[in-house]
Amino acid sequence: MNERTGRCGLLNLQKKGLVVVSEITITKLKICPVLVPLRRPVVVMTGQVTMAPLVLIDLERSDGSVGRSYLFTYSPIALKATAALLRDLAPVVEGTPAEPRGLHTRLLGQFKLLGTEGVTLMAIAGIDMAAWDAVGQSIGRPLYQVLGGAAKALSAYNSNGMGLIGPGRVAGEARDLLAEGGFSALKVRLGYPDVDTDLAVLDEVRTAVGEATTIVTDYNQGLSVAEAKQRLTVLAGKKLGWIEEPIAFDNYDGLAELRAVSTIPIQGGENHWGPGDMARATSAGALDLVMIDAMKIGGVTGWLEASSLARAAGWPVSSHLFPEVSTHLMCADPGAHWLEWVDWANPILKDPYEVVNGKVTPPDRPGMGLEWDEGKVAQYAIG
Ligand code: SMN
Ligand code: MG
Repeated sequence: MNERTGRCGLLNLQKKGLVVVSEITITKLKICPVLVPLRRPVVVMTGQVTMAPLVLIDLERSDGSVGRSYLFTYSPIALKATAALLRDLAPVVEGTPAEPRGLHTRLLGQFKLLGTEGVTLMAIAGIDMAAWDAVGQSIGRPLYQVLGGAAKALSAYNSNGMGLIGPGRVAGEARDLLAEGGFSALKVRLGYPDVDTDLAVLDEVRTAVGEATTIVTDYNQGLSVAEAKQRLTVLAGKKLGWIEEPIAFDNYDGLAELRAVSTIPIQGGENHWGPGDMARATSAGALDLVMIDAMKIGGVTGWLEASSLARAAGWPVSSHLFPEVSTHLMCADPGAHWLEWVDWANPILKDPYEVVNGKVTPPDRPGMGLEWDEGKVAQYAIG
């Protein structure tokens, strides 16, 4: 502590009142869009993912630390626009305090008139995640510790495939998916033209993987309430971990209606844009289980706010995509349920996260420990 200035480490605790002034600022925001090939393209009821369009973010701070994160834009069509928005945001955040909570609030304020759903919230989330990562980098601690959590081996299911590839092909892929990382759980996308094909696919997968494997299913918002009621009734005997997004994610009353008649837990949440959508879902009693998408919810800050609401509703919290940041968040989440495992960013990471016996443990590295494989980034960069 400096007697004259009253400064203590990185903070200036001002004598009058409880004002804490952060001295660390963002010095540079670097943005790099890449289009990464996928080992197994995923076709679902309402769309498809054939490549991984990622926006890589480096947030440099005045203390020399660099926070990193990435966004996933689903379609290459949205890749350049997301990167352009972030590049235009760079001069807005450069020179401003780097502390994540305040930064998040200021960024939400920046888009008050335009709105904070879609690409604007994705951009905020990317900066937010990088800002939290930088805190871990600067103090040399993993992100889960920054968040008050402890390292855990999280149960994961393999989501690297099992799109709508059809009967006759699902058995082989299901076995491959389990073998890849010693998994005991996998996701089967449903929504074939008729419910009999849904059933045939599930029976084929069950025969291939055995009774002990957890099978979760996903309709990707493709059914009407009436169709969903019909299919859920037919699937009732099928020992499923959950049925995800049977109908539009924001038809909260419709979901509550389905939940009332379904014996299989209703899962959803990957399309919640910010904690407000989580609040609407919990008020309607729309779900049994919730899965949070670290990007669409608004980054680490958005997750923390949303997961508190889920906890109050008694909903176990799983993750959606973004396994790296989600691993840390789940290690700090008292309601942590299943981690969704996808390896889509692995080709551009120097040290990808690993799955051991179907479980993911956060690496003992500062922040999220993300470093780009610069050679691969150059190879897949799209401008
Ligand atoms: C999903 C995610 C990303 C692309 C296609 C499908 C799916 C899931 O909703 O939950 O994994
Ligand atoms: Mg889903």
